[in-house]
Amino acid sequence: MITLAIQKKGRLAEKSLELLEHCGIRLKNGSRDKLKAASVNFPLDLLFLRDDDIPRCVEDGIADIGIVGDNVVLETRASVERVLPLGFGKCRLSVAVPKQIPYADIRSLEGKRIATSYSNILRDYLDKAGVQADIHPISGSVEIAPGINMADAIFDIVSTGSTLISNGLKEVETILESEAAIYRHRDLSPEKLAVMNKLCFRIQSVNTAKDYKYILLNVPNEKLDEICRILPGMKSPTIMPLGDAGWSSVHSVIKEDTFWEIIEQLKAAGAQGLLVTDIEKMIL
Ligand code: PRT
Ligand code: ZN
Repeated sequence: MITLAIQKKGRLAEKSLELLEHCGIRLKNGSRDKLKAASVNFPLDLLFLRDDDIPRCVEDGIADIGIVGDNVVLETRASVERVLPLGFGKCRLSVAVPKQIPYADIRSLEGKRIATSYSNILRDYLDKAGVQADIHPISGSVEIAPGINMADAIFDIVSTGSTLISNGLKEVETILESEAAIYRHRDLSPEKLAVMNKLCFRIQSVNTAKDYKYILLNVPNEKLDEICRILPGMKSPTIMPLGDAGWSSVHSVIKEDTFWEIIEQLKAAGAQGLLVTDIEKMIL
């Protein structure tokens, strides 16, 4: 049995629960309002916490593993081990300054006041760069600090960048790329490690499947060789005869990022009736 800490409310909360659901893990009926929930079909207990508390809980062993952003783990300086990046909650931690202020490089921050909720990460970075600045820790609405003359610059989470733009700021320095990941307690028993690995195997199957599409197409037999050369499937494609003499049905798996390019080539080579579907799980 292992205990997994996830965010109770916020940007990572729904995605974390959704991921568990896709891994086939069912929870005892809707116990979201409480602090804890148990699974009915997997040796897992869930703890719902504020994300800032997750790294420390995992470090102390109150939870065995946790789903939390890299940014929060680094800021809390908890001694935990990163096990598996999850591909959601992606963002970066950047320095931004008012857009009319000239900025050359990190030394432009010398002697400046920088507002942030990530003082530790910023201090480590500035120390390494040999830059002395005045860090103002604030817990929220960091982006308004330059506008009210509380700071000359900010250091904050950026995702699309629209919050910066609407506050008249420009992003000048990216210090950290972050995403949600599974972190674990440093000293887990072999039994707990086995359960964690089982969970990570399921997560990887779900996440790998998201990168691929399953594709079916009808191909005149004389074009089969050409079509099979275009398809970069995991193995060679499955080919089955159609009721119509002279035609075959071809099944394959293609990567999402090359998808449109390949579809165009297949059409040009004479494929017809293309069907594309999502893949739910994929084990490589
Ligand atoms: O209550 P609790 O403490 O648990 O939650 P929280 O309010 O501290 O965190 P929450 O739910 O806002 O974010 C949780 C985690 O999501 C963060 O620690 C990051 O790892 C990750 N994440 C991903 C983000 C964003 N994207 C993001 N865009 N966290 C915050 N933001 C903020 C950002 O600060 C900015 O002000 O969203 C705003 C909009 O960003 P733009 O650039 O898209 O405009
Ligand atoms: Zn938080």
